[in-house]
Amino acid sequence: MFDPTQAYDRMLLIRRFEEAVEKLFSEGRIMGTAHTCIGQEATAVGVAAALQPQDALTSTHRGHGHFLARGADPGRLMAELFGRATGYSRGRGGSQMMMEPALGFYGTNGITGASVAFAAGLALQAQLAGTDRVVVAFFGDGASSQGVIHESLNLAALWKLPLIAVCESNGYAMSTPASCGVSVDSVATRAVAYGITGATVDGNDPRAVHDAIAALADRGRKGGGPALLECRTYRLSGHSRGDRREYRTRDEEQAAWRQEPLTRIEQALTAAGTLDAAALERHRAAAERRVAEAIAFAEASPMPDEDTVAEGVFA
Ligand SMILES: Cc1ncc(C[n+]2csc(CCOP(=O)(O)OP(=O)(O)O)c2C)c(N)n1
Ligand SMILES: [Mg+2]
Repeated sequence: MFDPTQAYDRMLLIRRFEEAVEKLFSEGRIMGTAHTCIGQEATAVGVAAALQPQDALTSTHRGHGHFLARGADPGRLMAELFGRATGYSRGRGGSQMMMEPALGFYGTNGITGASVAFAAGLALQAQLAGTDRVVVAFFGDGASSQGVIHESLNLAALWKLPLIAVCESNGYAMSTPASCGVSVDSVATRAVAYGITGATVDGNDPRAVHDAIAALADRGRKGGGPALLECRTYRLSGHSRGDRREYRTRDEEQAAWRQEPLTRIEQALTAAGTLDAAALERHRAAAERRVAEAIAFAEASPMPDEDTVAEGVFA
């Protein structure tokens, strides 16, 4: 069952977390690189809300929201961005290499499109082991034209793997608009090429995303094979630090801000009489507190011990 208040809290946590990341990154306090998902929170939250604990996810270079939606501890996530020993990858991976198998979260990933290959492998394992696990792979509209996704979806279709490939159509691949880099209006139409189900939903509506994933996951668990779900959203943030967003107009951004998911769910919750203005303020303050605590935890955490530098190196 979709719980809108719970979805709101998760979206709020992701938004405040990502706003903090943008600030900390610009101040040079975050190690390595980082890509934020401001504007895309509803997709992450809608997907995670529809999954079961035994299910698995693979993520992208823009994965903090996916991880938080799946239940990551904001303190450990922030500690990873700070390169601290208490982080999910013990401070070695940073934004693009963090995972937690205990949460079924098989990693953010800096290789565009690789999330779908990883997920196909996990889905094959789930099928061979006879479990009822479903695997979701997030990927971007830019990534959608990568060969690895074509190969992975072809095999997944052939072997009827329990895989749901979720395309976050946020309009851009770095500075390239989807209209210049993707041959079709909707990535979901590419499902036809694999003989699998393809659908498009409003990625700024967590309930719509939830309902679509719930139905596809149910089908996947029953041996119905893979599916491709396109969630249409917008990357309100820049691609990464230093992006002056010269490839799009401020008018376009203003129009996107009018559709942004957090305001929309706040309006829906007030219209339904679930939360009034005072309650919204309490929820916002709670999210801000959690993010402040996460930063404090990261800052108070030790750097990895020099003696452990070779741990986890396999080559
Ligand atoms: C294999 C590979 N090619 C290129 C890159 C460089 N790169 C990093 S992010 C990105 C754009 C990805 O766009 P999209 O898939 O739409 O995801 P978004 O950034 O919009 O979330 C590219 C080309 C990479 N990391 N890996
Ligand atoms: Mg994109």
